[in-house]
Amino acid sequence: ATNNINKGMIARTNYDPPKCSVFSNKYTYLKPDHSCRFSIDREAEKQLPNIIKNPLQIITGIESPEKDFKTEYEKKRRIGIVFSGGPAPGGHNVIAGIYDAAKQANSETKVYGFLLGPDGIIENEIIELTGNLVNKYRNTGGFSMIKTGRTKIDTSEKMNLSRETCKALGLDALVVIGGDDSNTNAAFLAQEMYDDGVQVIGVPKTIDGDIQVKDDEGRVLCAMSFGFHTAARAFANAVSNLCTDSSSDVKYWHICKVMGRVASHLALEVALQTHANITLIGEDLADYVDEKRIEKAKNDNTVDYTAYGITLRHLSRVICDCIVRRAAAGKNYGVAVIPEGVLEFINEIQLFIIKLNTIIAEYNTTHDKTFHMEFPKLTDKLEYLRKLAQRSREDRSFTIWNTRDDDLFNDIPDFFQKGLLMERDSHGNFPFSQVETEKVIMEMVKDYLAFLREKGEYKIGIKRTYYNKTLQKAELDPDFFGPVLFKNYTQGDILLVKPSIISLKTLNQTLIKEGALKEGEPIPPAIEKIYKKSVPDFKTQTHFYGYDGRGSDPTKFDCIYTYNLGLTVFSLIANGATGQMAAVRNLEQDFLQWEPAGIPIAPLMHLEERKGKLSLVLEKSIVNTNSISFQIVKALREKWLAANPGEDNYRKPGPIIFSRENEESRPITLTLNALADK
Ligand code: FBP
Repeated sequence: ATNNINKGMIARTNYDPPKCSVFSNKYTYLKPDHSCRFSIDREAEKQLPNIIKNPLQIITGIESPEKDFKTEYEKKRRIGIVFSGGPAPGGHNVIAGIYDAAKQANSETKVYGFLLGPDGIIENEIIELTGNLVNKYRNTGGFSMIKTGRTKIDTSEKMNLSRETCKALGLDALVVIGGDDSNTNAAFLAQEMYDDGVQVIGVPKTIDGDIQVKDDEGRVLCAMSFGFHTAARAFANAVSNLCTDSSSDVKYWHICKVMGRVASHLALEVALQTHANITLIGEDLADYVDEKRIEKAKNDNTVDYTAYGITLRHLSRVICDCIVRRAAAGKNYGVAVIPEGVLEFINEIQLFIIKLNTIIAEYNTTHDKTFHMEFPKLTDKLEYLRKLAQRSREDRSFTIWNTRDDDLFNDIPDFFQKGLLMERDSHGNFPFSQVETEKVIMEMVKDYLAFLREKGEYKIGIKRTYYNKTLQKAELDPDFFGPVLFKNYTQGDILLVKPSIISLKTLNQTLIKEGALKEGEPIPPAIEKIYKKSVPDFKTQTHFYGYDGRGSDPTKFDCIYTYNLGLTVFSLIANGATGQMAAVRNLEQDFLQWEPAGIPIAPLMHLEERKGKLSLVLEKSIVNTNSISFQIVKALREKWLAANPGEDNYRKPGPIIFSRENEESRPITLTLNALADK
């Protein structure tokens, strides 16, 4: 077994990803595409004046350029690379691509890695990347070569220190491999170091898949950040195994929380790959409109704001409905996928998050202290909130936390209160991965199911059973399958039990009342068995698919994509670009159609609420509910729920296998596939 693992790893590290055709040229130059336009935010124009006018640059090959071009292209450089944010499979290959291209242009060029993320830049912690080191990590997962971190370079002090580091190292270029927040950092660094001549290039990384770029006309410039393909495949494989498990022992609902801090792209892809019975898509829930309440409000001549957007309670009812319907078809098991960031799309919770962000940020600035250090215990935090509620009672103009908020907040379980008050990261993001979202939702589901069971509405459907006169021998009707049917009782030799019978005791009393049993006579074992089968026992197993997928070894798609991103980065550097993000266009098409490019970062930025203030950040791309991929999931939802006695419709995507061609090595995800059909 050890040998096999070694062989597999050797095949991986020795793998030479193919290069996009443009890189078969010794030199590349940048061809601006001015037809590609973006609506520019005024604040971005103001804060990033030197890079806001950057165009989209198409990487183009050139075999024999002019002498000056050659000299510039081949000059000896010093390039620094930093990983920023959570790991994503393929990061090492971005480094390998940059390293190979840089060394090919000039073997004396030096490539450095900043250690532990942006802190490495601030504190000037580096290592020189050598051929041996890079080779060791080719095509492997994680960011272990130089590690990563989440620090944001957001103060003038941190910015100055970063600038000092770049100067001290004599860097020509800094490469930031990160998500939306890290590319935001890259844009500000590019602006800040513009006059120093330090070029800053970003690379779109994140398993969340929420860096997707289109121009104003909807042309796709970056279909997907790297790492998404691998994480989605890893999660899909694990979830698909649970589909097999649950339909085998038919006793559990597997509840799978799937990463994606805000956007539900990963959950959507898992749904497409596995056909799990229930998949929630946050963006879809946010679009929910309660028509009945709107109608009622109209009749009452008022506006009901709460009719827009789903509530937690309503969401739990939707899930219950699915569970009850499957149970009625005899299936008291299944698989549900819940996106990590679902709470972001539940209005009532989102409101809490925004309010608490503001309160925490305000406390930090007005008291010059850190809210979380000041109030380490939940009880202290709650006490502080209570004081704010009191203040709103005395001062009507103080509205940030009123008594209603306080009451609602006190109504939610402790662990959820603690979750909502958790410390934000340095970018001001809410730590969704640390909140037990699935627990919050499933607690409500369990409560409501218990209520439905009492009402006799949550019953397991079984096949109609005929009994002989002694009620000992049963025979199944192969054609009928339904909620424990049972209308009036003994008709000839057919036993029918009413749904309202919810305990063996009432069953016994009914049988006596109907004359099937004599007083004191016990329920015959055959009847007892079938009755017990029909009383649901709702059992769940919860799972979190996140960190494991982030640490997966990359799929071939991600190996090839990231290596070419690395080559693209060097091409941008060699051509003097700054404030651009490396990208590969046409990812949804055949590899031969892939087109490396540089996307201007500044025009993609907009104002967003962070730490209670509006900040200029790269816009996250969330699931578009009009997209083909979502529409497919929506159209097939009922089929995948399989609330009928027939077979489930699970799909088995299989594991990530690197050493041979397989289903997984298809260079597209199903989400991208749908994009290609557009
Ligand atoms: P990035 O945006 O930095 O790529 O990170 C994404 C992510 O994996 C989210 O899906 C998740 O919510 C978060 O990181 C977890 O962060 P942490 O490592 O701080 O727990």
